[in-house]
Amino acid sequence: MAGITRGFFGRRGERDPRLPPGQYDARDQWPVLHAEATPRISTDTWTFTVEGLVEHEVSWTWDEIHALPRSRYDGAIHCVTTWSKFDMTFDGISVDTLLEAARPLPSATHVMAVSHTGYTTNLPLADITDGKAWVVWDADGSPLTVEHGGPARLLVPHLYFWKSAKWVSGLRLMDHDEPGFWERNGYHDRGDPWAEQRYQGD
Ligand SMILES: Nc1nc2c(c(=O)[nH]1)N[C@H]1C(S)=C(S)[C@@H](COP(=O)(O)O)O[C@H]1N2
Ligand SMILES: [Mo]
Repeated sequence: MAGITRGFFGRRGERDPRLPPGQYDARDQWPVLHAEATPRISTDTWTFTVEGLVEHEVSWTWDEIHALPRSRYDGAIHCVTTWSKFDMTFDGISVDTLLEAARPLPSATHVMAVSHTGYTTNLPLADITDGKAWVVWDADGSPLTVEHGGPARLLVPHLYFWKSAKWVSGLRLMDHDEPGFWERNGYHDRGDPWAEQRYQGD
């Protein structure tokens, strides 16, 4: 009885309210997870493109994207394999800034995030607008390492981390939802960690 009580309510069982259900705090660990071989992408040839259902298809080079106003995310990330990390700092640019330039058409409802490697992940447009998503190149004050998606990755921290495409190359605006890489392999189309949307059907 005492053991059960301690597990749920005891000093050591106090659950961090920032931790979504089924997640644990990875503390100083930052696991590396990806399906494909780690690519080497030079910032000399790197581009980021917003295309599909937009008024203007726009591409930025590394220098061009760095000339846009910066934006920072301070907070947590949550991987579907159950680790979460708190107090991360990412620097880059808000996806809002990129979409302002491309101007999504009214028919655009979803996006496919695409990586230089061919990795894809789908998102409702509403999940990457209004300050909820970034293209980032610094993590905790240092350039993103290639293992963590450098030179730049997408960051959508309110959804499971598989939505944060590493080595991101662009966004394709669509008028329908369509599964990306992990979504075709059984992961949920949206991936809200607070609703534990881990797998298709959750
Ligand atoms: N290009 C690419 N991006 C990806 C993945 C991948 O397989 N390929 N995996 C996703 C998953 S499942 C997670 S948890 C995070 C892992 O990011 P990290 O290695 O920086 O922790 O990247 C996401 N972005
Ligand atoms: Mo993940």
